Amino acid sequence: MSHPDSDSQITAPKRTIIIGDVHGCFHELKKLLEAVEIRPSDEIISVGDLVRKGPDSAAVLRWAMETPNLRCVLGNHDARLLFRWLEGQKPDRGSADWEMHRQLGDSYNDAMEYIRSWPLYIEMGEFLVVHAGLDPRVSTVRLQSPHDLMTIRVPDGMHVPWYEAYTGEQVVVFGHWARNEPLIRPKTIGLDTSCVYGGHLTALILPERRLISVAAEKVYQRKD
Ligand SMILES: [Mn+2]
Repeated sequence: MSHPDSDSQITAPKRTIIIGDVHGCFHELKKLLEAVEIRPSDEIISVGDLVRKGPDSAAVLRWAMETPNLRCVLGNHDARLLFRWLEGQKPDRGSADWEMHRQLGDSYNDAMEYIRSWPLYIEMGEFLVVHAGLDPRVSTVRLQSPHDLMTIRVPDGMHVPWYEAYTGEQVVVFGHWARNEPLIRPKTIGLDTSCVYGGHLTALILPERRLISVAAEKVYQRKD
């Protein structure tokens, strides 16, 4: 005899929720987690750039450290914060980084150690999560440069965005390149929908490949 609840637990596939660039938008992050009806059994993956630019990077980092089912890839902004800390530099007084440093207080070192543990990419079978993208001329993700993984848009010597030339097997899920709508192509899914610029915060739900977005409450930063 089986209880209906235990049946549904057996048959429901384990979900993975991949979240676009948060950039300190803690309010929108909470709204997005509500919108996807987050469950303890879900795995959450961040495409990186959890911090900087936005209003509440300290709260986002605290949430991240308290969320055991979360994995993050390293974004260029996370890395910049990490490298400054590794070099023993304090954030510039009065800057948003300085405010985050002040709010985190004694847990700032723990937060930086935590960011230090983030990988440059996460592979999940047919999906590959990176912050910015890949050089399409480099055969495997292991041979990509960290700089490209965190910052690439149009590769040096090419005239098209990396994803237009990408012909790899895996579906690459990425952030970094802020746009109005998610980028949906057969082998690439871009999730940075400009939340910190007053756009949306977007999640990709696997295995159903459904996208959910929540609107930003306001423009936190002007796009350059
Ligand atoms: Mn970025």
